[in-house]
Amino acid sequence: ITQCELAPLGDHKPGPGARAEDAAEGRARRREEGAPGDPEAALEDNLARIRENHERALREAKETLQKLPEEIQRDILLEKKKVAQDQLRDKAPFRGLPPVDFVPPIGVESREPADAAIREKRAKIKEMMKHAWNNYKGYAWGLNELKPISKGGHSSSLFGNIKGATIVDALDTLFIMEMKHEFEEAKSWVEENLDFNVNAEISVFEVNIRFVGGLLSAYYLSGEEIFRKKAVELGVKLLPAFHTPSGIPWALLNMKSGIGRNWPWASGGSSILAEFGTLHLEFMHLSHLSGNPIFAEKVMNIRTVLNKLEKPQGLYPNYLNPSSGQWGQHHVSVGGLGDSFYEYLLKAWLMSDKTDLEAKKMYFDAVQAIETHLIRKSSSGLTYIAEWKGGLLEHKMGHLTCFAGGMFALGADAAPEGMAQHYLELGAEIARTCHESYNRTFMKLGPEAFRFDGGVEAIATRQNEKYYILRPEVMETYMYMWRLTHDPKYRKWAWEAVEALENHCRVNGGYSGLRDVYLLHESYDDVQQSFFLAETLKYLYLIFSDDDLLPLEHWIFNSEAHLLPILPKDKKEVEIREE
Ligand code: DMJ
Repeated sequence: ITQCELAPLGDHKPGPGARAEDAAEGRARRREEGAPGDPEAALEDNLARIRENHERALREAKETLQKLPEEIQRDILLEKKKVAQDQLRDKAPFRGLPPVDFVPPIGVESREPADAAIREKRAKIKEMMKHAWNNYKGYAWGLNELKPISKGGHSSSLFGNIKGATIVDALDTLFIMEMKHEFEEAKSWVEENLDFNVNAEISVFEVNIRFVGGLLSAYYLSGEEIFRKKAVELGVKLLPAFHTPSGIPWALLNMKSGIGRNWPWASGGSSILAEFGTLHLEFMHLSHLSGNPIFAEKVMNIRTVLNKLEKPQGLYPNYLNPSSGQWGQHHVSVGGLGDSFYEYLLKAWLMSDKTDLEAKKMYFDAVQAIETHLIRKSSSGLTYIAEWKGGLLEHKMGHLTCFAGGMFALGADAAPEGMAQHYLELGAEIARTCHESYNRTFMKLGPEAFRFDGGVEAIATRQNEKYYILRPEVMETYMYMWRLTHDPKYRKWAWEAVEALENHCRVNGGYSGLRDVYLLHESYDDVQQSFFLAETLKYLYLIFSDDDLLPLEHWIFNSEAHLLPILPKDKKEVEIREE
């Protein structure tokens, strides 16, 4: 680490274990997402887990030994009683859903593009969706995801034993692509099979963005009551995650017992900024559609906690301890662990019909600090967003971080006086850098992370960062840049990605992620991620559609590209019909 990599420091130097911990957290997240990992790292990871579990068991045993049997019994009873009381309190206000008047959605009827070449491209993307969907239906129907090579179901621990992630994630894409028959099939499956009464631990964040978001979006597009009912039912099930001393939710929740905990790799038992910071949009809509303020109260409390805390250099660390309500390790990222927190600040303001001024201020303050401390230019002039480790910069940008180009551009209009053009250009620069990260590979698809050090620019140098798991973030940024500038290069770049997906990820049994985008031959990871249908294909389809399909003035995309309408300021509450 050189002197110039030292950003203005507080006292926050990374602890001695910082690098190992980063590696562990990275591995854990990749494993959760089903990405390929190297066996050595997995072994090391396993050993670390065993050691950690062992130490925890010893600690707990020691504490228990110091207690009398009746004290232990009392503790267990108290804990059980508390969870039961909290659950009762959260469920109490739900005596069935009030009837509501469905507001017909704006901009969902799509016209065929006038230009024949664009029409053809759009039709091709719809064909890709059909290929992904039909194979999922044929080989993995009702399971979470498809294994396109081995032609079976893939299950990720992120959803516990909730089933049908691909079905719920794909609903709105099927709707906007006018795949009516498939949408009806998916709806029937939801009606008959989608079940949240499962005794398993789920990721609150993932279940929220994919399932709650997918169901809300399907409701707002189609008006089918079943989706509203299921979304609210699931929302209620997630409420016990907020039963922590600070109200900052746990990352993991057992849906049956209502007991939560955090990822074992997260700094000192912390919750993760990108996880608890990515509930706001869906929870505001849950309150709107149920007529019950409890969901909104939970997420507004997160904001209250955040606003009371001192921010190192104005930045938001990725870790926050839900018991103490204090920051954990001072690591900051606009990629994994931080990303969608910033996205949801901007979108909370937009979704409130620009009335949530607190969210707007938090967004622009955060972006300003990010620009000062994290955004850098490479020697050949590529703008990138580095990671901040307690004041030290790691000159690495994740594929996940590429969403930020679209975010900067989307927020540009509202920027402080004289800054609108600057943020639009910043969005364009990030789009260019991410395009370079695709263009510098053999497969023309971007790696999981790319670096700007050791003489390289926008290239992955570590083996475990060379994979591509059908992620959407670069297409997301192209979509916003296209809508906001109409510069034809974004359609050109999007089409390059379509060709690359067809050449390298398409297989007989669907679409697969790749283990190494620099290799001359495909090495498949054998997973068709549900976000490929929810996001990647949806953003591509929109790039080749006219702007009046899902106009940005009326719709907000959640972090999984699910659609939430802007809540008009003159009508804050849901229209509840008198029975
Ligand atoms: C998606 O589930 C969401 O976009 C999330 O916010 C980040 N990771 C994946 C896609 O890469």
